[in-house]
Amino acid sequence: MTATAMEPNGVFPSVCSLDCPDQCGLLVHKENGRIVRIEGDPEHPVTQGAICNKVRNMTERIYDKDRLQYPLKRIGPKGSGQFERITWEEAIGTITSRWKQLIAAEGPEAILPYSFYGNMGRIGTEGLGRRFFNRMGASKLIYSICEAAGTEGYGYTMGGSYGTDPEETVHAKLIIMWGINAVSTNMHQVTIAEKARKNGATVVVIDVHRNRTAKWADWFIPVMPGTDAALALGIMHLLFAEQLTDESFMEQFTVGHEQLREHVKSYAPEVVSTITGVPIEDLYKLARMYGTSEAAFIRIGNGPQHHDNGGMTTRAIACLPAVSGQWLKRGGGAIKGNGGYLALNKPALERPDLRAVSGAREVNMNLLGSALTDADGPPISSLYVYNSNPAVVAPSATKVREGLLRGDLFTVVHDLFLTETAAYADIVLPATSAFENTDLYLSYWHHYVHLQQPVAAPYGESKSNSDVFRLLAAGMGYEEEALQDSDDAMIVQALNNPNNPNLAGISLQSLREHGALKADVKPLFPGKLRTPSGRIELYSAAMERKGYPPMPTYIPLVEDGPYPFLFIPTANHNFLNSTFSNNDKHIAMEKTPKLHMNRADAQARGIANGDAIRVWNDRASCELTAAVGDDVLAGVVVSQGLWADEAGGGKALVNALTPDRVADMGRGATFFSGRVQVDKR
Ligand SMILES: Nc1nc2c(c(=O)[nH]1)N[C@H]1C(S)=C(S)[C@@H](COP(=O)(O)OP(=O)(O)OC[C@H]3O[C@@H](n4cnc5c(=O)[nH]c(N)nc54)[C@H](O)[C@@H]3O)O[C@H]1N2
Ligand SMILES: Nc1nc2c(c(=O)[nH]1)N[C@H]1C(S)=C(S)[C@@H](COP(=O)(O)OP(=O)(O)OC[C@H]3O[C@@H](n4cnc5c(=O)[nH]c(N)nc54)[C@H](O)[C@@H]3O)O[C@H]1N2
Ligand code: SF4
Ligand SMILES: [Mo]
Repeated sequence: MTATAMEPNGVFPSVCSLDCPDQCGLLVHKENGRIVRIEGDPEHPVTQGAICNKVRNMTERIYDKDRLQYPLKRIGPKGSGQFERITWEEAIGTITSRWKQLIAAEGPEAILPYSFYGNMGRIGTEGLGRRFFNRMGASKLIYSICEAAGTEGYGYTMGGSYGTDPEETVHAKLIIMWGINAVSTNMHQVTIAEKARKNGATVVVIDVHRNRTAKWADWFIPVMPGTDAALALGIMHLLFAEQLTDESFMEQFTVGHEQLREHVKSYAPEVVSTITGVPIEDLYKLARMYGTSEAAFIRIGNGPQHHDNGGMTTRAIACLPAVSGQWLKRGGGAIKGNGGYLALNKPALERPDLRAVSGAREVNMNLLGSALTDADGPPISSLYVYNSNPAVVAPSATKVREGLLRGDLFTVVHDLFLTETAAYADIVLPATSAFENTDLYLSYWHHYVHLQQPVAAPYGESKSNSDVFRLLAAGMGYEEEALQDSDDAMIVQALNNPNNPNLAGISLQSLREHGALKADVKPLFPGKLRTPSGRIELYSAAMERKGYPPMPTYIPLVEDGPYPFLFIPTANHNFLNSTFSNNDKHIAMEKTPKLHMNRADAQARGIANGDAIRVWNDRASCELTAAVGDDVLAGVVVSQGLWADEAGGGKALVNALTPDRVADMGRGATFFSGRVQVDKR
């Protein structure tokens, strides 16, 4: 523990650990050894002292009455939540002896780690945990639940997760929020857009829901879910038809613009309007706005990505700035994600070389339910969950829970709370909060790297992810030094990436001095991209080789059953995925789990605003409250938030309804491509 953590009183600089693009600078206030207030750090260059309501109320969560303090073992039936306190020694002993038996009997692939970014600290997520399970030879998790489809799709066009510096977007004159509820999920992009607006910028939102972001925009364009590729291609059609393209940009920096010019002829306004539900005159208006803008910026969110066609759709949207030469205009271009600029030395951090045998079984995290319940193939006999709550966040949740209920599955969950997933565990381990650890944080939106140094002592007997893996490694008898590396040592190893010159000026030492440092990111253009051709690939031979259409193409959603509504279960304002869904203050701010539906659809079913309704398909049924109006198109219903089992009436497990089909690319999730029926209860 550093000196600061021991200091009982004072104000300590910190960084938000949550899976949110903004990665805000924080100031943590302590009195008598307890965190009493969390506010924004006004010195942070991007976030400038403003933070969201969720984190302003986070002290409530840190000292919540239900926060775990001790290891637990299960004493009741799985899922019943009956546990008793045990020591760390017993916990580690039970886990490692069970794993040794399993490895001897079934081999190490019988054990599956399941984790995501509940805490974005890169050492706690990608350090010792990955090393430990590599050394063990465990099954490999594919980290595909968030933005995998779009990342692959954007990559075919742009060569990786590289976009505009968000600080530059204050100079944009047209800002398109495309399938991102930024007011709730990327608030500083909104703050920057507000400044741009004062300088004359127009804000357009393309979404399936008139949400907070749509209400804030100058122009909201509602689209039918899963049709954005057609919309993007329709705009390109008009840009070419009306000579609003930038021929010299395309000549210099792209491949395939001649083929694209021909290809988009089939996306005429009449065709695109029918597919997307966007009126023909609005297609013209949007294309002209985009093609004549002094600098147009597109922020691409999860909306287009969490669909069957999410990869291709994101690729198609990513072609727009190339066609009209926006990348050379200050503030123009696009951001899908900017993680590529801050790439760490992944092999040094994760140590795949510790795996004795390559080619272990891969398990797509979106298919956890099937992986746990499938009779085919060797079973998964043990699951180790950390930084994630799959019983609530993973698709087809009923199947996930059926798997977690298996009497022969040995489950360990490491978390701050007895989550829905932990309720099914055999052993539960208490986790420290991010404020109690050292870790390295990299935004996937802005270009800053942050060091978190502990500002509080561990709560109760809780331990960090790294500390638990050090204990597990010792308990398993693994003697590799890399499994006992300190957090500081791993930060040094991770930052030392010879393939990423952007990080050259950033070291553990300089982060200790400055807290946050901006990576040395050069503008993308003029320059060479990491695509095979080094240019923006409007035509992608790499895609063709993999069996995709080489040109951006609209591919309709997969048929999902005979139900009348497309169901879009998105994030909400006051939770972060399922985090905060169990904290009274955040539940009170969010009130009840609602389903937004169109007035005509509601009337046809005798449903009025505020009615209790049942939302169902052949996967499951949920109970929500109707929010009737004009916020969604007919045939679309939208819910917000991943509600805890106990919150909001207890029947709002929306992921019970979502498909566990895999998207076209990245083995991504298809949360938004399911269909449902809705009845009055
Ligand atoms: N408050 C809050 N902030 C968060 C999170 C949270 O849960 N709560 N989660 C964090 C995480 S992990 C992530 S990945 C990001 C995600 O942040 P966002 O990218 O904003 O993702 P979502 O809120 O899931 O959905 C984005 C929008 O897409 C719309 N949409 C759905 N389908 C379509 C479609 O086919 N076309 C179009 N154009 N729009 C569509 C939805 O209505 C929604 O408004 O936010 C992060 N920040
Ligand atoms: N229907 C629907 N489902 C979705 C989405 C959606 O939009 N709609 N969004 C998807 C997306 S984009 C994402 S990213 C996933 C996110 O899914 P998850 O990554 O599972 O996110 P959370 O629900 O926030 O759960 C994180 C858990 O990690 C725990 N945690 C926090 N810090 C630590 C720590 O330091 N150590 C340990 N061991 N645990 C810690 C928290 O207490 C919490 O229980 O959900 C996906 N699920
Ligand atoms: S959740 Fe996002 S907006 Fe809120 S404090 Fe954290 S990084 Fe900032
Ligand atoms: Mo995410």
